[in-house]
Amino acid sequence: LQLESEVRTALEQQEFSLSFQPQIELETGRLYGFEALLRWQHPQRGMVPPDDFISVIEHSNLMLPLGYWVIERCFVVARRLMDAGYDDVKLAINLSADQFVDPQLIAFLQHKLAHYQLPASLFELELTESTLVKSVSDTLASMQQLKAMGFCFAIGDFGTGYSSLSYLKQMPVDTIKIDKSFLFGMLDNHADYQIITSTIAMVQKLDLKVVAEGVESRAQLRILQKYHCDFAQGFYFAKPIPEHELFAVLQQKV
Ligand code: G
Ligand code: G
Repeated sequence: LQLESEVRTALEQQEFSLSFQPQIELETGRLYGFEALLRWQHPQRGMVPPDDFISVIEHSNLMLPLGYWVIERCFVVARRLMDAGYDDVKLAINLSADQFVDPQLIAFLQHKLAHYQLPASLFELELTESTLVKSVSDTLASMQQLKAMGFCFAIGDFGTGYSSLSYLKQMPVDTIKIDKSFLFGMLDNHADYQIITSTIAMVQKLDLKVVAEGVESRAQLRILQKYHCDFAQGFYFAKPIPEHELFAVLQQKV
């Protein structure tokens, strides 16, 4: 409860920010896009990791305002990227389960796309397996509407939740993100290695794209390339970049 009131204050005091982690297309080495990751700089506690507060406030009525703040911030950044000539850089936005089935989500997105004059195809909405499990029929209905508007969908933390493979068949998903826990073990754990390489093969046979998260070494990258993983994200390429540094970093790279 204390955390809830602190989150309320934090929204008012603008203590939240976003960092953007690059996603690299492995075949070309080019920047494909960024995943937006929430950061909370607390005046006393310092940087509070999202896992520590999202799970708490997901059960309060604060997750929605925070989630809408995240979306709007991403739209502002997308607009700035387009204005700076980066017009095909994608942004992946994490959505909470409640936000995904919020009746106002679609109208909010429509309104903001028009306001910032952005194509929906720039955005990948990222859900986790637990979101999918919460309410399959509501989620499916939202996804179909958003898909018709042009948004793409990614499933994050793939393999760690409770979802069944049948969701991949039923839902209009574009991208699967292999959870970083599998990447961490892949070089010395046979099971992790097999899970990764066979997930890549399966995802591609379904004509979906696959992102490996948590790539930290050249050895991991080589294996991902050998198995034709589409995209990768991780400290080997770059840590999440604070929004205020994003354009300076982009300019260095080009
Ligand atoms: O940035 P970090 O690896 O600490 O993020 C941990 C988790 O927090 C991520 O895997 C993601 O699921 C979640 N997360 C990060 N940013 C957001 C956000 O903006 N909204 C939601 N709902 N979850 C987020
Ligand atoms: O599941 P999600 O995509 O939200 O996870 C992103 C989180 O993982 C971020 O908090 C980010 O800081 C962290 N992360 C991203 N890349 C790496 C990596 O290569 N190694 C480790 N240990 N964490 C990473």
